[in-house]
This record gives sequence, structure tokens and C-alpha cells, in this order.
Amino acid sequence: MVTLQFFGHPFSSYTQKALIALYADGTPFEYRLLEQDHPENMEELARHWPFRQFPLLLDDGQPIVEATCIIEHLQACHPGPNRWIPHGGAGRRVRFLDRFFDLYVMDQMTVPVFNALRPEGSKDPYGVDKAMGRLRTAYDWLESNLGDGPWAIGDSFTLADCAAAPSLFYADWVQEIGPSRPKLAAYRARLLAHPVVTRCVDEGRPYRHYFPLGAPDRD
Ligand SMILES: N[C@@H](CCC(=O)N[C@@H](CS)C(=O)NCC(=O)O)C(=O)O
Repeated sequence: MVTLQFFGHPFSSYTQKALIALYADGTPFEYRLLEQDHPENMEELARHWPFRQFPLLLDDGQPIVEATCIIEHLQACHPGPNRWIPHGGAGRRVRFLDRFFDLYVMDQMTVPVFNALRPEGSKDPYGVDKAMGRLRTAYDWLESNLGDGPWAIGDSFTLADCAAAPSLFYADWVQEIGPSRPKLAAYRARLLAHPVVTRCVDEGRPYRHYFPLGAPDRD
């Protein structure tokens, strides 16, 4: 019996992060799409999480928020073939890289995106410049500190890769990784070629016209 309900939107980066784990493990769940056609889904999300942010997982009525915590919960309560957070030092590295991709890539990438949605007179060019600088620093750090792959910590596909895939996918749209960072560009390309990441990118494809800065004509 399916006990999991997942609230999210296919174009949302943090939704994709959790979906990568669900799809890779083949975990059955009911997808509660946060779309205008289904206002009841947003209403229920807001009852569980007043910030109205997503994704949110309902497990037999118990809400779990934050994409990282959702993946930890899946590993603990609905384990599949993937070990998202390994034991010991490898697990600590995975947790660090997960924080890195969320805080220094994903969240910086959203600054110019949300700035584009601000009304005239309340734009924040200083904040955007700062975020773009941080993004470039994050790219340089990754170029110097990523291993030889194929994945973030080596041969295992982990939570860190779930975080890396949507963050690098969208970040490259606002600030190109470019040819001066070949290792990072190759890692992004490997992630996008992973079947579950491809699936998430394809599910988000019909919504690209929503991208406030204008989506480029490429993945
Ligand atoms: N820290 C949260 C971030 C979630 C988040 O920012 N989700 C975005 C969608 S990608 C959202 O809910 N945006 C709508 C809003 O902020 O009102 C996580 O890791 O799950």
C-alpha cells in the first residue's frame, strides 16, 4: 500500500532533488502536484507547513520537510537500493557537499531569479552581484576540490549528487560554468545524463517559460 504523498512541482529545483532519490530507489508514492488546477494540494501543504515551501513528504500523515530531511527519512523508513548517506567519513563528506550545493550554489542561483520577480523600485542589484560572485567562487572551489568522479564522492551516487544535479543544472543558466572549469562542466554533464536526472529535467521542460530570466535554448 502506498503511504507516501509527495507535494512538489516538476520545475522546482528542491522538488527535483528529492524526486531523484524517490525515482532512483523506485519508491512508490502519490505525486500531489502544486499546480493551479489542484488548489487543494497547496491548501494541504500550507496546513502542514505554513511557509508554503516545497517539497513536502507526507508519510502516513506525518509531514517531513526540507529535501535533505526527506531523503534521510526515505533512507531510514523506506530504504531502496541506494545508500544516500553512507556511514563514517564518506557520510560526513556527503553531508558537507549536500550543504555546499544547497547553500553556495542553489541558494545563490535563486537570488537573480527572485530579483527578476521583484517590483520596479525594490530590485537589489547589489545582492545579485554578491550572489553571482559567490556562485563563481563556488564553481572555482568545486573545480579544485571535486574528485575524479564519476560522482561527488566517487563511485556511489549519494545525497550530494541529488543536491548537485538541480543546483548545477539551474546555476549554469544564470552564470555559465564555462570552459575554464572543465571538471565541473563534465560533472554537470554526467549528472544530466543520469537516467533519473534526465527524467526530472524532462518533467520540468514544459514549464521553462516560467523561468523569470528566460530559459536558455539548451539543457
Ligand atoms: N530549504 C528548503 C528550500 C525549499 C524551497 O525553497 N523550495 C522552493 C521551490 S524550489 C519554494 O518552495 N518556493 C516557493 C516559496 O518560497 O514560496 C529545502 O531544502 O527543501
